[in-house]
Amino acid sequence: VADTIAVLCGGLGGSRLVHALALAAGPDRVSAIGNVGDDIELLGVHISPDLDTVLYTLAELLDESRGWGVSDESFAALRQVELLGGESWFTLGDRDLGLHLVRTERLRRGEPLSAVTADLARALGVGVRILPATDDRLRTYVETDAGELDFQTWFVRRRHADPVRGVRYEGAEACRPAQGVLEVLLEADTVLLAPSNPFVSIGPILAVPGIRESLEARGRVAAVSPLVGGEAIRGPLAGMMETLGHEPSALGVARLYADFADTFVLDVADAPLAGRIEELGLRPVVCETVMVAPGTRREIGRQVLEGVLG
Ligand code: FO1
Repeated sequence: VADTIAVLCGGLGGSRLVHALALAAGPDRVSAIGNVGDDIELLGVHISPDLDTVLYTLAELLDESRGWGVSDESFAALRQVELLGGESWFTLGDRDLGLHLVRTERLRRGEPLSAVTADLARALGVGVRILPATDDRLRTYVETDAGELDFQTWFVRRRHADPVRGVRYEGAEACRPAQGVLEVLLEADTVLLAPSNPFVSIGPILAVPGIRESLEARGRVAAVSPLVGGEAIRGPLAGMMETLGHEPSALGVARLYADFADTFVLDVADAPLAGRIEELGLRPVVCETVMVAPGTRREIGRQVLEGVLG
């Protein structure tokens, strides 16, 4: 019987791992549980940036240079919004907007985000099962010296320039895992935490009551380091580790997950940290993890699976 893999993931880094595993193991063996803490309602539409990055990456439509949105995009609608004095700081492309219109209409009719996401995946020819962590409202807020900011205001509007003093997952206590999430976490042979930001991508998923507990109750939970040589491939994680009081390295990330993970995948560049990671009670797996170029993903997916399932 083939192994099945569940991946907890955020946007870009997470979607690359999910893509790598789908290429290496086959999409029908992979489920992705995605972050909705950075969802935002703007211009009347519901945007789920992380779920969309996963969808677009797997459909091989992602604009890889921006790291979000679709390639071959145009921005006529956004130019009109700007001209008319609407909110235009969040760069919504025309094709991307089409997806948001379809999603928003269905959410307004009362359908759950998980059902809408499953249909969007099917329509885009994506074989991986993509589940939002929750169908309920969960929003990430970031504490900064300028006050508490909603995630996209901090990340996009203010270009994540404000140092992060704390993170809060609004509404998390009242959220339930989306239909299918706990089953996937119970039944998957292995659960992987993607190389995503532990505070604003993985954190909101673990904050949904029942998800963290189900990881603690099972074995075979592995995490892939989002820091390589102390730096994130993209994004503000290294600085956040420091301002939140953690060592900005793969070792620092391993400490965040040590109480419920049993395996930690770190990049070959960080091989010297393997001994320290072992001291935390985690089995270190050292392999290539940088999946920026789509052509590298199948082989990296194979190496991660071999190391983790090993
Ligand atoms: N990120 C940006 O840095 N600037 C943008 O204008 C922007 C627009 C955008 C539109 C749709 C979408 O799905 C994602 C978008 N992102 C943008 C990325 C988004 O902010 C993600 O939440 C972050 O990259 C964190 O994962």
